Amino acid sequence: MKLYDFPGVPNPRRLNIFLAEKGLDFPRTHVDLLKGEQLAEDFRSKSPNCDVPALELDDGTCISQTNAICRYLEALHPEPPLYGRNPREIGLVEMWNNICFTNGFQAVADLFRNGPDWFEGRALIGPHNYNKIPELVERGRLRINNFYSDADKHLNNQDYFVDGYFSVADITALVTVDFCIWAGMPAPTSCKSLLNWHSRVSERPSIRENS
Ligand SMILES: N[C@@H](CCC(=O)N[C@@H](CS)C(=O)NCC(=O)O)C(=O)O
Repeated sequence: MKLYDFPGVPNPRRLNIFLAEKGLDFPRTHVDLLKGEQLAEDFRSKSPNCDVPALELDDGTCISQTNAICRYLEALHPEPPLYGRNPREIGLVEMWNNICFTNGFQAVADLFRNGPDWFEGRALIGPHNYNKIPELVERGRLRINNFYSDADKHLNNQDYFVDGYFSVADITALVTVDFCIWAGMPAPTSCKSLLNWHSRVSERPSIRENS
């Protein structure tokens, strides 16, 4: 298998943390996003949404989208389980992973990609070009603050997004919080439970190796 990767950016980081938790590693090819290599014809045939990460299987099949790759690898290498250990946890992990991605990750992506630092015409990832909507920067800020306070409340009496169990939902949330820090929006000191969770989870070897 071969991994199409680009170091230092959030979605490949989600996958790399997952791989480290599973003790998996694959040969890597870097797709240089700064040079626009994700939009080249040869890569587009492997990753139809022109994004990384993507995993090429030995039979040539390509799977892109972080969650899809993680689910494939979880099916192939169930130990340690990161998508839940029983039906209840499987449901809860999927739920919190979705909430963190939709309310947190997509909010900071909106803030970043519609702001002045990103290329004109590339406000959304993918094969089509879309102009920025400057209003989404402010909405992104509001959504991040709400994500922080909701996550803080949720973590008030529990160690992880799914209580007692480190899962992909924690990986998505951790990468989201770090993306927000990078974008200039760290969590406020009033979010004590969220900040405690963040410090604790950041100590995991999988996350230290991929910081
Ligand atoms: N929904 C995709 C998003 C992947 C994604 O956004 N990847 C970014 C790097 S973090 C990318 O490839 N960007 C290409 C671009 O900016 O055109 C996933 O979950 O993997």
